[in-house]
Amino acid sequence: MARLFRQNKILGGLYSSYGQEAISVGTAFALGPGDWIAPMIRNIGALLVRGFKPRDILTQHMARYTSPTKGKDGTSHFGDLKMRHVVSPTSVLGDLIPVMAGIAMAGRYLGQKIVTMTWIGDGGTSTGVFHEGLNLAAVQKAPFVLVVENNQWAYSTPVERQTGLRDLADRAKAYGIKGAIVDGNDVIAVERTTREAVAYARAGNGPVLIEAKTMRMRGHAQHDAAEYVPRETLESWKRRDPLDLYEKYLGKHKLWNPETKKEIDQRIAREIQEDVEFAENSPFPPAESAEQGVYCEGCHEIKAEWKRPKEEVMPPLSSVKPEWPLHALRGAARAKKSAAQSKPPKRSGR
Ligand SMILES: Cc1ncc(C[n+]2csc(CCOP(=O)(O)OP(=O)(O)O)c2C)c(N)n1
Ligand SMILES: [Mg+2]
Repeated sequence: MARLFRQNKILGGLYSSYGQEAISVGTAFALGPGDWIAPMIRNIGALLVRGFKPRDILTQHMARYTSPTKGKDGTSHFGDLKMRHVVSPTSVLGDLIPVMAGIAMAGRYLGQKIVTMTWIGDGGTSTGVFHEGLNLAAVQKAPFVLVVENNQWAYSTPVERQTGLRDLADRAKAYGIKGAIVDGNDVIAVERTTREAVAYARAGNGPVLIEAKTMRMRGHAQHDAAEYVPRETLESWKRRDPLDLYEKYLGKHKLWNPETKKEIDQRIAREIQEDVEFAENSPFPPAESAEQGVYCEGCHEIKAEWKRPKEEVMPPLSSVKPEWPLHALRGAARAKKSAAQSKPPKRSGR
């Protein structure tokens, strides 16, 4: 894709997930088919796990009429609400957090037993909506998993200029939710940690924040040479490349041999070559399509998928007690009693 970008065949930005592949793939693998994801720009791996093909990603980046958005949008700004349960990303960092918390709450309301997931960068954890969204998810005990990809950089800002925290997983403590730290370059560890988090969230214990520690191995996007990143740092992380680590793991556990590796590499190269050709030979959208699909005129139906009797969420079954005692607050009952007895405060005369 970098080569296609240099050939001016990719429209808009190109954001590399090089060095972060284990996070997208490991986390997405831990979900069930009914679960929901909202990938960000560096989560192409999650799209592939969810069943999108390289041709979807290529045609989309090349704005061709055959792309999931029919050439109307670029990068990974596409989704599939019906089959794959993939919410299209927006560029606004953090905004997918309340959206996914909301989908988790809606799924629980409808009795679907789903878990939702989205990803955010180290920089994105400093947005207001990150905190608002996570607090909402926490207090509602939403079955939601948030993956923080700490790749140490937000554009040219290093993480220590972004926050006073050493571990971004500590952001979870502020909301009383579970936090976990994982080596983001170890796909097996990422998958295992996420599987535990997903089970915990699905069981009704509330959201989990997973911090995956990694390194952004390229610039922010193709235009950025990232000269502000020390070369030695990149070299030391290169020795922990997630694909190399996984290949070593497969070899060590005799899960493949050089022959299987060769077959897999050749199949991938062939599939990608075919899809690049497909994308390059696809037309751009016709001009008149610009005015189509701008407004929904009955093009799709939004319908709730109930998985439990509606009566369960209606009175009298749904009724809520009019009084909520504060169990967690020591002496709350005593305080309440004395408050009831105390006289109203004196008006301060001016
Ligand atoms: C709310 C908001 N502020 C700023 C931007 C511009 N912007 C896009 S990506 C980015 C850096 C993000 O860094 P990080 O969250 O660490 O993710 P990374 O690029 O490292 O994956 C910025 C500032 C934006 N898209 N949204
Ligand atoms: Mg970052």
